[in-house]
Amino acid sequence: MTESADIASYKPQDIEKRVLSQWAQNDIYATDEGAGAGEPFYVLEMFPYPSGALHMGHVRNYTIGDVFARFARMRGRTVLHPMGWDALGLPAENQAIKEGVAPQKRTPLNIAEMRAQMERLGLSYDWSREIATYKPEYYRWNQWFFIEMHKRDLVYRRESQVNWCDGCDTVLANEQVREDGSCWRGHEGVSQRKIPEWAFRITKYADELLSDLKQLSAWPERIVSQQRHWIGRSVGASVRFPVSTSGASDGDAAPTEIEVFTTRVDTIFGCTYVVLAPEYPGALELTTDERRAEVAAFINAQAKVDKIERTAAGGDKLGVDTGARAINPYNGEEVPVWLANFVLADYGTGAVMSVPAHDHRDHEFARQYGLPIRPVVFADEESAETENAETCEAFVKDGYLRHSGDFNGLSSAAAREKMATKAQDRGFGAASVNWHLRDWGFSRQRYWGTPIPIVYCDRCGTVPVSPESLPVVLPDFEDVGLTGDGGAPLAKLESFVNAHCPSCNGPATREVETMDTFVDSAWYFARFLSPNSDAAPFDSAAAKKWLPVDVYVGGPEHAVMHLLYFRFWTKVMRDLGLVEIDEPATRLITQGMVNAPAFRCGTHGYIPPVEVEHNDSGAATCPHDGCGRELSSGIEKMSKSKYNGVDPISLINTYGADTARLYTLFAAPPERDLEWNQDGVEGLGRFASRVFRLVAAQGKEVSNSSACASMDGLGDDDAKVRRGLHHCLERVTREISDRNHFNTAISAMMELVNLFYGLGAHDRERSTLSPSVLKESLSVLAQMLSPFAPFLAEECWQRLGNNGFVCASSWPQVDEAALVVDEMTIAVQINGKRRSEITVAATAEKATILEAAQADQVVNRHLGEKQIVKEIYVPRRLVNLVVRG
Ligand code: ANZ
Ligand code: ZN
Ligand code: ZN
Repeated sequence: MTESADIASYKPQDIEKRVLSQWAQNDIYATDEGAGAGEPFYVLEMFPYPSGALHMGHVRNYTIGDVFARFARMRGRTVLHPMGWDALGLPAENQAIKEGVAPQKRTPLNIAEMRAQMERLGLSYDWSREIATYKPEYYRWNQWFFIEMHKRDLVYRRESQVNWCDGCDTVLANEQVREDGSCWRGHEGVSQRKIPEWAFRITKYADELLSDLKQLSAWPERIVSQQRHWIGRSVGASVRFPVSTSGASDGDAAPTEIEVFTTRVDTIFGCTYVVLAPEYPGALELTTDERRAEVAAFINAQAKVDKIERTAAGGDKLGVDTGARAINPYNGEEVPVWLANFVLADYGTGAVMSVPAHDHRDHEFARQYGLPIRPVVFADEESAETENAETCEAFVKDGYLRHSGDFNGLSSAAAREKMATKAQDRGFGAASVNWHLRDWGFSRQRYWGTPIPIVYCDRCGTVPVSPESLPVVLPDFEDVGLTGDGGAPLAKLESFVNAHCPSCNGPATREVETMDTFVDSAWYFARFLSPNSDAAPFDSAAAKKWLPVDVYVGGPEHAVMHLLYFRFWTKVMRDLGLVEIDEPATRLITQGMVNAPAFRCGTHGYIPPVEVEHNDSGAATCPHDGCGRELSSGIEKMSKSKYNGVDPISLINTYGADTARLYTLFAAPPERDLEWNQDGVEGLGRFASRVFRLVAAQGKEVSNSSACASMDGLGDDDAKVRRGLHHCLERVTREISDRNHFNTAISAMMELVNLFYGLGAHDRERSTLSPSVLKESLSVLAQMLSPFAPFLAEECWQRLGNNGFVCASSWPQVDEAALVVDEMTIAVQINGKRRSEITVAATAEKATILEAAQADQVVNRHLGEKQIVKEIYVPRRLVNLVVRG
């Protein structure tokens, strides 16, 4: 290799290929379990569904995790950094139906592709621990957990409401139901149906899931509050309203009283009607004869609407009067009973006392249907009553009570207590707590999942299979003949369905439903500790060593469900004696989205940016024949359907993995959204190439030299570089470890590189820097770069004549002596106007500084013959010379 060719070109593809094979030969990322290894550090990124191709969201997620892993490794920790595949679930099943290819065949191919892409990105995974959830060796432990949980009454069967398509003759996930109520394959009229399902009793852990949020001080506040919200502990009272008028005839299952749950019992004198969920048991029987037809129609109509949509905050509030009446037990007042779409059947008691004066939703509903609004809570004890409550907003805050009998004058808080006590004493209610958290329904009428290890026996009932006979293996795709309709696919395969009862050995049938994939991801973090264990889901001694996960990195879209199940499963594993922790991860990083501009035509939908045309006034227009409409454009999450994605592999092919990594780390701190910018990519490519050229320009004198280690006796430029270096090192170390601001760490390195170029260090002819300072500073630069741009760092490290791998070297120490600022820069003003600046020793006294200021050439010229009447010195910052004449 000639020296000049060397200097000229940075060829990331060559470097990356060479370094990858060196790493592979040395098995550099295997977890060191040996004696004397450093303190354990477990870095985990949320494992992906193996679609076959990485997208930029993955690149960002895994690169952030990789920086944590590489940095910790260089800081002397023994790092566990594994990767695996969340391979079961609906997308693969749908693809299999469409293409007729077995997911068992397709999945390993997809995994191989994605793994190769991850390797090219330079991610430091210990691949010897790779797991894939579709393998029986993995999912048999889902089945084992199920059986253990069944023993402990943590799993049970219940009725649940699902989306049902008659056309497909099966259950649909919410995302398979279109907005117009048809199914994803076009069948009209998806309805709601009750079917039995399996559920985990997560509510048993509700209290703990809530109170242990305290332990999550290193989780983003936003995530913790979403968890708190979802668990939703709600303190209030339940009150029973006797039904006074109803359409009930003898033998009807009509309720004789209605129990409501309220968090605002202090407003109960303002209750002007009661509302029930459309599914409320006995609602129709309660209804008076003349209202029955209308009410029945309402109930039927609501049964067809998806529950989530029905109760959405901004949605239409619809209701119907049942003609029945109920009595407010606090004042004996008779109020009408209505049904409304926004009341949930499965929250609280499924019945609400409506107080339109003090609740926004009730207010809207009352105005819409002309129901009375009666204020009973006021901002302060003296304030004038609101004259025309009909036109006012609801007053939803706490205040003081009026028109509330014995409770007049009390504050809301005091009234809530006294009123709950009264309800208890009189026997018509009590203080009560409700949780929003529901048990986790996890059975699916799907093929590509973990078979639920249950058999149904005519004699013994519902019996778990024996743990020794696990796994219950998912039958071959070809045998099942997946069609996407007709209920649970496994039900059609007799050889699977027919089984023996584990308890009486008589004939029995197998459960044909499979598990939700959230089961797989609830405990995979523990499987990585001993991925080949076949005696237990994982080895408890390893768990003791590695858990909890030190840093968990993933997308905010998992803020609620996955993290909740992940926390729940940890508590279950603890209670099974498998782990000793309460919470699975100490620190959570939720990375922001990767966004890019997207263009949309009102008629033709999203338009690929390269096809966008422009009209005379420069506005983006639709390229479709004869359309020409102006396009709306906005920054949106990258996605195929919006044509605004960037393919990671073509990015790597063009710029190299180091630039791809540097860019995603530089463009935004991990938790913020990142707006893709091609110029930014180019900029980071230039930075990488500047680093390369700087190192490539050095010769044997540098690589053979020993590294400088102190400030003693350094000349001006050498001292300047060494100070710059250690300032940079101090900052990079701090930005990574304290704040995870990888972007500012990278800009600190950019400044350092500028300093080198400024002193001509990239040009051997011009450079005045000593080989030992160059050796130290460029080697330390390579070390600092290593977590971010690991290939380039390795190349630089080797060119500089260092031994071993830079990624396995110890993170360099800051030389405190090099941080001492021994000069200071002081601005010089004349009559308050800045004219120049001077550089003086940090120890210089006022007199010396004033002298130096007046001696400065520029200042001197401005002073001319003028007379200085006053000299002002602001220590370490400025000198102001006040002159006359
Ligand atoms: C009367 C009232 C007056 C209410 C007022 C609020 C304000 P959280 O905090 O979420 O627990 N509610 C009760 N059960 C319901 C159900 N099944 N579906 C829809 N809404 C229901 O909310 C509790 C409040 O939500 C309860 O307090 C009840 O309305 C309503 F000025 O009771 B409130
Ligand atoms: Zn039996
Ligand atoms: Zn168009």
